[in-house]
Amino acid sequence: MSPFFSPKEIAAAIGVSESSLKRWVDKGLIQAEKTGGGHRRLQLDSVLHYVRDAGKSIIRPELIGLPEGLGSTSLHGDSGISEFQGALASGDEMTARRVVLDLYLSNTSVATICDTVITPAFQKIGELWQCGSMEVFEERRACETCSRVIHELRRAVGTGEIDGPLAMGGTLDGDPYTLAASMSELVLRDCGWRANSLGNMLPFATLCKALERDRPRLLWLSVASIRDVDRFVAGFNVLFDTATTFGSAIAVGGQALTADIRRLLRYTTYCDNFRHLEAFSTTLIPRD
Ligand code: B12
Repeated sequence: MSPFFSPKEIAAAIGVSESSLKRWVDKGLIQAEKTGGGHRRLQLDSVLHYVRDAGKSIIRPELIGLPEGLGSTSLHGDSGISEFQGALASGDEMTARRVVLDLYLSNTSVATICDTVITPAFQKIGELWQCGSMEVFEERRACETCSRVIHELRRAVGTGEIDGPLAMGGTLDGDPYTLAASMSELVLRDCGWRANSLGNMLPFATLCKALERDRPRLLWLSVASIRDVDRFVAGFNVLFDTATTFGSAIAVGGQALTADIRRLLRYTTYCDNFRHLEAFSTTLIPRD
């Protein structure tokens, strides 16, 4: 959950007077709650949405727990991407968090950040590991660092629309790859969904129960590793039948879903990347 701050703390971080900030709150530009004693409390995600939409800067990010140097990432060309890759490779968490948050605050969608910055960084890490230029511990540390970056983005994006359509998802039994599934949750929240990750290594049977109990509009699955193709295909197609019964669409993606395996599966949509999910999920949201 995104943390709360007082108007004084947020005003100091943005570099405006407390009275200006309270005025923005009173005009409804930033959402705030009131405590029992009548004091305003501002949730970080709504402040960041305002900063993002209004093109404001955060001059003292450390005051509200954001990475130092926010606003200093070069957003021209590929320099942000290489800065992020370097930060992941060396375990420099502060820089990795700062680059991604700067992109988000400059109005880049979460899907675009995941596809054009985070995924290529891991492709590079995979190549470096394969040719022996990166130690296993460095690759694992990159995954840990990335999980914290995703956590940072989650605080910025917030929990999604309270009345948005429900989505759930994760990875299947025997699949240890966690990052793409966590990113899917964030992408959907950024698109207005009430998306909740169910975590990783989920047996098909428990997913069928979740569909029956919560009836989400969308189930996302990331498939990066399959132990036994026949069992996978059988379990997956039962899951699809269950989803159809309860009116849930299934969006899948992941490196293990080769064209040959996809031919054997039933699902609603296959996504090569997160921008496909962004586009597909938008078509499912009811129009006013
Ligand atoms: C990190 C990593 C791991 C970590 C994962 C940890 C974690 N917490 O997730 C661990 C340590 C588990 C691991 C293990 C192994 N790994 Co590994 N791993 C990687 C690495 C570096 C990054 C994978 C990743 O998460 N990328 C980030 C995600 C976001 O990218 P992505 O999966 O490509 O997703 C894109 C699309 O597929 C799509 N997508 C994916 N899922 C979904 C879901 C939805 C809903 C949507 C919409 C889209 C979508 O969106 C993304 C596009 O932007 C890759 C390198 C690479 N090129 O990918 C190697 C890589 C996949 N691993 C590899 C290997 C060989 C292994 C091991 C066999 C190593 C070993 N000897 O033990 C084991 C196998 C484990 C297993 N049981 O399968 C090879 C696979 C080669 C092959 N094709 O067979 C790779 C390619 C490295 C390499 N260059 O050789 N690995």
